[in-house]
Amino acid sequence: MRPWLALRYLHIDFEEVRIPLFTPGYKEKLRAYSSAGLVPIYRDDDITIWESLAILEYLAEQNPRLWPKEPHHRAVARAVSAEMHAGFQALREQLPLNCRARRRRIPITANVGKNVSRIVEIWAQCRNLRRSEGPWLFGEFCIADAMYAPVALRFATYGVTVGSTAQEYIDTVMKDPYIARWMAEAANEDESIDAYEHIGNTG
Ligand SMILES: N[C@@H](CCC(=O)N[C@@H](CS)C(=O)NCC(=O)O)C(=O)O
Repeated sequence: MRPWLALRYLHIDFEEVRIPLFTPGYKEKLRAYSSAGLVPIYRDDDITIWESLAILEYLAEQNPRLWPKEPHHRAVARAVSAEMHAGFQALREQLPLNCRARRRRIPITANVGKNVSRIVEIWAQCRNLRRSEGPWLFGEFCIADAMYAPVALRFATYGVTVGSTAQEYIDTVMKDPYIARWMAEAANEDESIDAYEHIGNTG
């Protein structure tokens, strides 16, 4: 989703190859594109890039507006993007992305609680820098938003309660037309991942 969103924001045409995860033979199909065997994978002519943040950096080299203009804001945006890329393990494990699902409820363990508090703190810190210039983390959409949009979706799926600044950001993500398009495309898919589908599903 992260590179997909950035590509949409850049209005770059691309062909999407859909490989449903955890279905028979999916690893081999992924490995045919990249030996890492994980998504996302981006191909540009004969260049293949894996790892979402590396793909986003590659796009930013040709489209500098994917990072904030001011060097100081760029540095903060890079720091919070790296923090997302490398961390928040409890959140990843216990609140998997399930963007079709709503009203899922899970116990907020101590580690998930710490992750949520840190994310809310990051969002407030970023929003305070350029609040008047737009609703995204640094005013206009940037890579930090590509990194945190799926987190906002997780909060929406599992009904994570947050304060008004964080809720505003979740609302920005939920109202975004490209994210709406991603979710509409997801709604048309037949597959679901059993192990994730059961999480927080109280029927
Ligand atoms: N750090 C990597 C994580 C890649 C990753 O874990 N991708 C997951 C989906 S979000 C995947 O391909 N899972 C399939 C599998 O585990 O076999 C990135 O950000 O690109």
